[in-house]
Amino acid sequence: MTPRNICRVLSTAFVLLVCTAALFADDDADPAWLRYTALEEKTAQSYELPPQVAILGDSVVLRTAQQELARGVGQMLGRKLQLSTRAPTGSAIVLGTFAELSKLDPRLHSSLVLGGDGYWLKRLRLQGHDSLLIIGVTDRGALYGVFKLLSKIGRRESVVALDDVQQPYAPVRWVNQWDNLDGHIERGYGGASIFFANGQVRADLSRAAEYARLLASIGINGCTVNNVNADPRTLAPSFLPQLKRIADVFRPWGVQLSISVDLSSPKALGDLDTFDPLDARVAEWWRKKVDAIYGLIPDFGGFVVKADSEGRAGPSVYGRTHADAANVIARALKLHGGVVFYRAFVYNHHLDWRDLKADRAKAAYENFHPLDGTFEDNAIVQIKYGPIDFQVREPVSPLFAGLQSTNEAIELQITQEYTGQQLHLCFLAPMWKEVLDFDMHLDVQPSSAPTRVKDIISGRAFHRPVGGFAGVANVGLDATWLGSPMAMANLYGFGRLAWDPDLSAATIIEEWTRLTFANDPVVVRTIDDMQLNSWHIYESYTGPLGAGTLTNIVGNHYDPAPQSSEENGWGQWHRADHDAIGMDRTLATGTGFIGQYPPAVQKIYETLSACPDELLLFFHHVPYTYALHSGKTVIQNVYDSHYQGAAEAQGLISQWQKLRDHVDEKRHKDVLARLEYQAGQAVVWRDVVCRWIFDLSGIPDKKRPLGTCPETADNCNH
Ligand code: GCW
Repeated sequence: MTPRNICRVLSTAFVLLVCTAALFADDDADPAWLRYTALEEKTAQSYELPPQVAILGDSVVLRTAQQELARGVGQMLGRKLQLSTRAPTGSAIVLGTFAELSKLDPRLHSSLVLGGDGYWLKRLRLQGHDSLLIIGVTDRGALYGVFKLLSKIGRRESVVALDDVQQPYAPVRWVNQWDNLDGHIERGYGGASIFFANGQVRADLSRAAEYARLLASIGINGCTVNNVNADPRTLAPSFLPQLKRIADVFRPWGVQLSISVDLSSPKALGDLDTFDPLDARVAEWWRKKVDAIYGLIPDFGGFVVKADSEGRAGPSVYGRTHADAANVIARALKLHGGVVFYRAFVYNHHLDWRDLKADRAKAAYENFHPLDGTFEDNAIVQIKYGPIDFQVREPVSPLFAGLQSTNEAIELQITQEYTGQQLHLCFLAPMWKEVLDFDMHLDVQPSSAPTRVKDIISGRAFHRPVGGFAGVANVGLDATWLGSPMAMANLYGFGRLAWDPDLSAATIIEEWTRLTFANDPVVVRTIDDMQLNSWHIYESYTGPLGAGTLTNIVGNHYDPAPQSSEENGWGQWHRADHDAIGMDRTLATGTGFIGQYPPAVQKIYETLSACPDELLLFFHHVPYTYALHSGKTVIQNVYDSHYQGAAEAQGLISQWQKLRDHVDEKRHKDVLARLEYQAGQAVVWRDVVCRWIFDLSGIPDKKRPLGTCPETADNCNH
């Protein structure tokens, strides 16, 4: 295909995309995985459920749970459940906490489920009647149990001999939204904010309520609604009652409201002439502010703080540490049971690229490891999964192992900032699984036990009181929430992994596909396969061998622009020159970054012989002719993987086309248009990267003539 043809195909595909997106935009919010599609009559009849649902207790969360159950059963099975608020006298679905259920039957005590927001789904005879019990450790747990039961029905699982004990892996399972008060979302690809418009909280919060429902259905218990690049006005006295309105629509779903705050707020809001965290007046300011918030929102979750990062104010102004900054806020929150997430994404973005020892990857560990053990026990250090910034492939951040006496949360990115911005299919759960399962090889008891990232962040490995998961979601007003129906698998996957990181990506996507599309085996097989392969496909035609995504890092983080990473202060270098490519981060000759890992992990990365191919260029500077473990040279691997990735992106179209008669027309068209666009973009990526590396190295592709699209992507894409 000539460059002109590619451009034509791309623009046609993009117009189609915009048109179908517009189709969606006119509609109400897409129900995502909560479709509750009616079962075929015969299957519906085979579900034997008690005719009534009784709640024991009167909390808003329990009432929500009861209504949700009635709604789901009504839609899927065509049955109207009777609702009751009294202890049942006949056969019933009984919803409540262990505290209440144990009064009816002493066998039902909470030690059956250990804690958190866990629950037990159990079919048994209660006081002589066939009963289906949904028992939570908390009311929220009971709500989660309802969603699980509905998910089982939606996926056609039997509920006859129900006995399912579930417990969250970690207490913290939050999403972050990067919404600005003007309604624009930083790195948001699903439209404007569902929370804010024109500097105010939106009058209509129906989408926010619907979002809380989606979050609750996957076990997410907190949502930070504004950008980490926080506007100090968020804490203005006149704004707090507006935030209360968001908390009010979250509450029925057990989702705690939290906000990002600017560390300089005590000064920026005009009250004080300082924001020095060690100044008593500053401590008092935070205490009063927090008291005022809890006066309005008693179940407020806490704050997220980005400080001394990318131009944000921070404790360095006063020569104070990040622990000083986190603690002054943590102490104010502690009285009310709130937490502060303090982000470890702190680095100098004016690094000297000529300095071969300079390394942005080292920043988080250098800033936070020395402070281990000095944070309050309701402060949580929030750490991006890799040491750079949400690239398509990075090693795990060494800081996870570097904080053993501090609470941690892992920050994952649901919004696909560097992974195709929802225009490319890229299901991230397989990548997150690799990160969460990575063994840091630390000394714990028993000594044979692995110290996987998930064990550390959940607080299990080092017996921390709190810890867990934060996912940057950035849903918007677009009917599809994230801007694409397929991208919602990432939100679903995040929630499911935060609840149970032992789940496989295959299990998660199968659940999602059945609930979002259909139980039809052809649909399940095809969509699961497409989603599970999508991360590798995207990686193949973008950033190879751990070199970073190779996207435009000083612009939109979307187009191919490999050279944009070089010769600037941002430190996302891959140091490609005439002879070699990759960052030397070894202890022996490089930046020494590898030394931040525990010794057993250092051994994996320090030597070329042990370093896995997929991270080679993250850790080593090697000649283009260096032979990988696979036997291929680095350069031939770049050529081959880019051609293969672009071909596989094309293959996604044929897979999807086979579903024409199996998926509703609207979604079929929408996804098809995206896949066609993606396939065109993959060719652009392939040709830009292959041309770039050929120009640098002068080494031709052994298998094929140089790509036919020598133009820059700017000419070709949206
Ligand atoms: O990756 C960068 C993003 C910024 C973001 C920052 C962060 C909210 O490009 O948009 O700012 O990370 O995580 O703080």
